[in-house]
Amino acid sequence: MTIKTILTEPNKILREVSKLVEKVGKEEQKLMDDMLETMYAANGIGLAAIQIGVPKRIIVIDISKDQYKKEPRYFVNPVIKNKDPQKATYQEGCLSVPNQFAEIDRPSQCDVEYLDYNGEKQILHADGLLATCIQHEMDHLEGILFIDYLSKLKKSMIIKKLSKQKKSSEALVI
Ligand code: GNR
Ligand code: NI
Repeated sequence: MTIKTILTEPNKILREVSKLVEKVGKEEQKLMDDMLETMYAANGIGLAAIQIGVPKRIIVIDISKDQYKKEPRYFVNPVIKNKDPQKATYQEGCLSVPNQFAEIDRPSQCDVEYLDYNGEKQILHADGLLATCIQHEMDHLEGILFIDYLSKLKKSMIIKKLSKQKKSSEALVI
C-alpha cells in the first residue's frame, strides 16, 4: 500500500466529474487500499479517488473512533436512493480544503446502492455522521466541494487563503 498526495483547492482536477467503474478488478482494489492508507495517514474519515487525482467513482469511509477497531467501508459507483427531507447540520472539513471548517446542512438519512470491495452489489441505510460523510464524498465525484455551499464571499476568502498558502509553500521548494 502507498500513501498518495492529496490534492488541495484550488486545483482543476478536483472539479472533474468522476467516471463509472466498469469492473471492480485488481487495479481498483489496489486503488482502494492506497486510498484507505492515505485517508488514515491524513486522519480523515472519508476520501474520494479524485482527491488523489484518479477520476473514478470510488470512495472509502471509516467513521470508527477506536484506532484499534478499524471499520473501513468501500463504495464503488455509489448512488443515493432515498434522501430524508429532514436536514442535519454538521461542522464539515475536507482534506482538499485544509484547516477550513463550516456548518453544512444535508439530508439527515439516506440509502446508498453501490458495489463493495469484491464487486458485490450492496444497499446501505445511513444516518448521522455516516450519512453526512457519504454525501460529502458523493459530491467529490461530481466535482463539488463543501465550500461551494457557502456564500460567495466566504468561499472566495477561503480560496484566497488556500492559494496564498500554496504559493508560500511552493516558494520553499528551491
Ligand atoms: O475527514 C473528514 N471529515 C469530515 C467531517 C465532516 C464531514 C465530512 C468529512 S469528510 C473529511 C475527509 C474528506 O475530505 N473527504 O472527502
Ligand atoms: Ni472532502
